[in-house]
Amino acid sequence: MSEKVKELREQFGQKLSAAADPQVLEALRVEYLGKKGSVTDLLKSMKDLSGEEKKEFGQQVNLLKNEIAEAIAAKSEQLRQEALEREISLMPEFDLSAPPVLDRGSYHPITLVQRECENVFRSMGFTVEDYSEIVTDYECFESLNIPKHHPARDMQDTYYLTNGQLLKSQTSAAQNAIYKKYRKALIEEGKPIKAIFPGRCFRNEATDNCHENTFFQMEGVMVDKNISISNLIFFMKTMLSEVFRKDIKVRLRPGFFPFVEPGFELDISCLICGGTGCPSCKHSGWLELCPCGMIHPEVLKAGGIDPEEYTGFAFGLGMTRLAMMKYGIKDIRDLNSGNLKALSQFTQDC
Ligand code: FA5
Repeated sequence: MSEKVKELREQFGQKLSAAADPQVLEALRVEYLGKKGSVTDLLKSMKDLSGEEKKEFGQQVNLLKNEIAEAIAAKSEQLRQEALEREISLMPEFDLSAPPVLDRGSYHPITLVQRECENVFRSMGFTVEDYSEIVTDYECFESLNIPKHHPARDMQDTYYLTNGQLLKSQTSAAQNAIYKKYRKALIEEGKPIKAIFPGRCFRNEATDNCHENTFFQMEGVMVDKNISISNLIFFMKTMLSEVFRKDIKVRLRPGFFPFVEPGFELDISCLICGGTGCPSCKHSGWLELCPCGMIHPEVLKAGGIDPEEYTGFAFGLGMTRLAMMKYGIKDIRDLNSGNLKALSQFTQDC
């Protein structure tokens, strides 16, 4: 019997060395460890052995089973690393001082980052929503637990139209509509609300290296039964590691937003200066990137969702700042400048 184990081990070793992609590896796992796999067959064949033989043979087969499972896991990680390295080696290096490539159109760096974020969240089951740039006071503030004359409004002065509507100062302005759109499916069919909504925001503020009066955010919400801060942290970490494809130093600190409780500020270590301090991070070494928190019960109520039964998290990713960090752009104002010399460095075929 032990001959069979030996034979199988050798045969598996040869096939494993030849496996060059995850699909082949998965097929190999099923072939050996699946319900009808060779190792499982060996275990089944033990029933015909005597007590002592059974014990010895069982140990050998279990050892083989563990070896195969470990070898497949290690090979899977190796293939993942190799694929990542291949992808990184194909990424273009950006040099802002290089001559412009003006003979063909290019995607704006924010479009590139936005698409990347959308793909990451789509792969985790989020829908991507669009929302208007002109919103009502109710959408932008009141439905978010920010009544008239609340001091939190001072942080987000924006541009008002003569009819009382305004240019949205935050993508959170779409939250109420999203809850109302999906509440029925949540309540009647038990489908969690998982949505992201990227969009342009406007604020009447003085500009500097990391502040613009027109910039992009990407809001995300998830609502279901038993959603907790751990879910929030998981999604934030996944998004950052997928977008940057390297370890990023992150810090989470308490932050106040009337529409979340508790609320956090998620900062990343400035990638322009490596955290030592520069004008891009206002010399702090950290950049505020993605405030987030657990959705306030009043906000869920305004969206027609019972906060006694459902909880959720929300985040507001600063996409323009993310593009700065990802592409090493020192001054946020370059992004809206229309300066083709700078922007065409990010050229990708349209
Ligand atoms: C908000 O706008 C909240 N709506 C975010 C939020 C959503 C909190 C959901 C909790 C739950 P804040 O004003 O901090 O928060 O802006 C969010 C991010 O947008 C900032 O961290 C920053 O990355 C970016 N941002 C804000 N103002 C500017 C600006 N003037 N220029 C460029 N980016 C900005």
